Amino acid sequence: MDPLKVVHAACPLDCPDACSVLISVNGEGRATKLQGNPDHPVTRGFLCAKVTKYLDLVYSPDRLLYPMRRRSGAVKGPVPLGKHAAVFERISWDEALDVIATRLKDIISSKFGPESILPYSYAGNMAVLGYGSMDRRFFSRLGASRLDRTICSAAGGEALMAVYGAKLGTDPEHFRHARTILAWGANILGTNVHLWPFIEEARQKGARLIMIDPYKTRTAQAADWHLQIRPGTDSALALGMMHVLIKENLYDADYVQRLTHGFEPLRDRAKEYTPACVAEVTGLSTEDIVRLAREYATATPSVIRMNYGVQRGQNGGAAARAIAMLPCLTGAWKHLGGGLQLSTSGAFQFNKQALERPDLALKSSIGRLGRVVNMSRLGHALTELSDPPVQAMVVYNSNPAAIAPNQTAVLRGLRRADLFTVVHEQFFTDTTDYADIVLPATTFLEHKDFEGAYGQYHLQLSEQAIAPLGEARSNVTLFRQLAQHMGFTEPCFLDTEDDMIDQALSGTTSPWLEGITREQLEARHSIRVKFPQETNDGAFQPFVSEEWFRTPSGKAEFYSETLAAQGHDPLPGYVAAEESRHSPLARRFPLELLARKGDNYMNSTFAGLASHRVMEATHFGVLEMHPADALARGIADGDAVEVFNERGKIPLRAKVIATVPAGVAASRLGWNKLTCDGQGVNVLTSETLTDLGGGPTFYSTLVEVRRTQQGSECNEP
Ligand SMILES: Nc1nc2c(c(=O)[nH]1)N[C@H]1C(S)=C(S)[C@@H](COP(=O)(O)OP(=O)(O)OC[C@H]3O[C@@H](n4cnc5c(=O)[nH]c(N)nc54)[C@H](O)[C@@H]3O)O[C@H]1N2
Ligand SMILES: Nc1nc2c(c(=O)[nH]1)N[C@H]1C(S)=C(S)[C@@H](COP(=O)(O)OP(=O)(O)OC[C@H]3O[C@@H](n4cnc5c(=O)[nH]c(N)nc54)[C@H](O)[C@@H]3O)O[C@H]1N2
Ligand code: SF4
Ligand SMILES: [Mo]
Repeated sequence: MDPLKVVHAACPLDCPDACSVLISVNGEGRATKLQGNPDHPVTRGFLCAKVTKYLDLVYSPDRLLYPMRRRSGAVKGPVPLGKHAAVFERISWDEALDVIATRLKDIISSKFGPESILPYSYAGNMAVLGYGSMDRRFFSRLGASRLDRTICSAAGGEALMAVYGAKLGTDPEHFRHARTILAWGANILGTNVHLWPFIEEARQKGARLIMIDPYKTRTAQAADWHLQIRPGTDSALALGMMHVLIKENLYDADYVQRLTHGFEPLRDRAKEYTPACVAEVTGLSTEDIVRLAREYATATPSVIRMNYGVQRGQNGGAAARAIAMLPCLTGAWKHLGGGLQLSTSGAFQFNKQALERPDLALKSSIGRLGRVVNMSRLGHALTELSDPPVQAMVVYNSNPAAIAPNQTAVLRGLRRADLFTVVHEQFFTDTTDYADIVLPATTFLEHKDFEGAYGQYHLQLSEQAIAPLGEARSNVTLFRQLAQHMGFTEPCFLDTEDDMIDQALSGTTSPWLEGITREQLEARHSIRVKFPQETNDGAFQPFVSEEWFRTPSGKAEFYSETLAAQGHDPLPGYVAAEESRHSPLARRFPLELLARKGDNYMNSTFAGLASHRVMEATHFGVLEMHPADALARGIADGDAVEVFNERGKIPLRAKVIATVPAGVAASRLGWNKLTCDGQGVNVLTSETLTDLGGGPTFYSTLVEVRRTQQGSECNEP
C-alpha cells in the first residue's frame, strides 16, 4: 500500500545530530516507516541503528498506555519485566489528575510548603516544548524546588562559557575541509554518527582522524591513531600540547594578540607541563605527546570534536576548558573546517522567559523563586535534604532510578513510603517501579514540537504524524491539564503548542533566529540559523573576530577573572580526582571504572525493547578488563565477578580484553531490572561533583573486582 502521507518530524532524543525524520503513515493512520530525510544536509538520508527501529518502540506491546495507580499494599521496589499488573491498577486520567492535584495542594499547605515538591526531568525528550515549557510554568506557579539540570553537560558548558562566553562551534558540515580531526572523548560512531560521513569525506582527501579516549571504541578502531589516555587526565595532555606549541613557536601570535586574554599566565602555567611530566600522568609516551602537538598545529585546518565524555570526571571542567583553548592558541578558527565543536546549542536562544515563565513563582505561596536542587545529587536530595525534605517528586523525560549516580541512595530515597512519586513515561521503567501514580506519555510521532540542536545549526519543526496511542498524553498536555486541576487561572496555562512555538521564536534576543516564524517552519520543516557573519558561500566561521566572544574581556579567555572571583583556578590545571589511580583510595579500589553508555541504547532508553537488547547483549552485564588486571586476580574470560567499592557491589561477567588499558575497567548503563540482582552500574558511581558546573563524575569511579562462584547465566539479559 502506498503511504497516504509522509510527515516531517525531528528526532527528539538526547543526541547532537537532531535528525530530520520522514514518517510514512498509511490510510489507517498507522506509521509504517521511518526514514532519514535525504534532503537534510546533516541527516543525509539515514538514521542511527537505534531509531531505525523506533517503530518497535512506538508499537511495542509493553508501551504504557493508561494512567495507573499503585495497588494498596503494593510495596515500592523492583518489578520484573512484564509483571506490573500485579502492582498497578488502571484509573482514568481525571482520577489521576485529581489524586495528584489533591496531594500537591495538601503538601503546599502543610508545614513543608511548595519547595518540598521536586520536578525531576532531563532529556528523554529534547524538543523545545517537550523538554521545558508548560512543565516549567507549572512548577514555577507552584513555587516548587527548581531542578538544576546538570546530569550531562554542566562542566563542559561552563568551560565553553569561560573561554568563549558562547556555546558555539565548528559547523559539522565543515569537517569535510579539515586535515586533522581530533576526536577527544568523543565516540562519534556510537553517539554522533551523522558527523561520520563528513569525517570520511575529509579522510578521502588525506585528513587524519586521531582519537583520545581511554576506551577502544568502534570509532577508535576506525581511526588513524588512537591515544589511549588514562581517564581524567585530559587537562594535563592539553597543557602538555600547549607547552610544545609555545616552546616550538607553533602558535598563532597574531590570533593570540588580537583575540585572546591572558596568554602570559597561560604560558607560565603550560611551562610546568613538560611532555615528560604529562607522559607520567596520562600514560602516553613523551614522543606521542610532542607528535600530537606538532601534527595538530601544522596539518591544518585542524578541528577538535570534543564530546562530553571528557567532562564527566572530577577535573572535567578544567579539562574541557584547556581543550577548548587549543584552537585559540593555534588560531585554528581562521581556517574553514578548523576550530572546535562541543556544542552548537548557543545558536538556538529561544525566548525562555516566555516559554518557562519563572515570574509565575511570585504568585506562588512562597512569593519567590524556589530553592535549587542539583539533579546529580538525587540520592542526597531524597534521603538527606531538609528544610524542607522532599515530599513529592514528579518525574518525566527521565529514568533516575537507573541513570542517576549513587544508585543505592537514590533507590533508598525512592522507596520512602512518605514520598509521593508521579512518573510520566512511555514504559514501565526502573523509576515507575517506585511510583504512586504512573502516567502514559506520547512519543514524538504523536505530538507536535520544534527543536534546535547541540551538534548542528538547523532549526526544525516536528509535526504530529499519528494519533496518540491508548491514552498517552504529551508533556505539554499533562502540565496544561494539571494546571487546570490545581485551579491556576493564568491564561498561559491554556496556551496551545502553536502559541508556545510562536512565543519561543518571538522576542528572542538572538539575531540568528530573527525573522524565523512557525509558518516558515511549517512550510520548510528545517531552516538553517542565520549567522550574520556568514560568508557568501554560506560558510560559517565563529571566533574569527571580536564580535563572537561574550566573555568579560570580549576575547577568548585563557585566564578568567570571573572564575578567580568564584574561588576557582583562573587557569586550567590538572588535579587528580578523589577517585583516580593517584588518590589514596586507589590502594583499596585500584581500578578506574568507565561506567559507559551503550552504543545501542540512548542512556537507558530502548533497554525495554528486545530488538535493542539483542544488539547490546555482548556488552550489557559485562565488565571489560585488561588481561594484566584479570591475571593478577585469577579471573578468566567469562568468569562471574563481583565489582565493588564503598557504595555497593554488583555481579557482572568478566570480558578479558584490551579495549581498556591496564588499571581501567568498563561496564555499561541499562535498565536495573535487566540485571540479575536488580542493580545497575550506577550503584558504583558517586555523587561527587565536577570542578565546574556541579556536574556528575560518572568517569571518576574507583572499584575492585573479585571472582565469584555464581553461575554466569545470571548475567544474561
Ligand atoms: N548510542 C548512543 N548515543 C548517544 C547516547 C547514548 O547513550 N547512546 N547518549 C547521548 C548523550 S546523553 C550524550 S551526552 C552524548 C554523549 O556523547 P559522548 O560524549 O560521545 O559519550 P560518552 O560515551 O559518554 O563519552 C565519549 C567517550 O569519552 C570517553 N572517556 C571517558 N572518560 C574519559 C576521559 O577522562 N578522557 C577522555 N579523553 N575520554 C574519556 C569514553 O570512553 C567514551 O568513549 O551522546 C548522545 N548519544
Ligand atoms: N553510568 C552512567 N550514567 C549516566 C550516563 C553515563 O554515561 N553513565 N550518562 C548521563 C547522561 S549524559 C545523561 S544525559 C543522563 C540521561 O538520563 P535520562 O535523561 O533520564 O535518559 P534516559 O535514560 O534516556 O531516560 C529518559 C526517559 O524519558 C522517557 N521519555 C521519552 N520521551 C518522553 C516524553 O516525551 N515524555 C515523558 N514524560 N517521558 C519521555 C523515556 O521513555 C525514558 O525512560 O544519564 C546520565 N547517566
Ligand atoms: S538518536 Fe541521534 S542519530 Fe539517532 S535518529 Fe535520533 S538524532 Fe539521529
Ligand atoms: Mo547526556
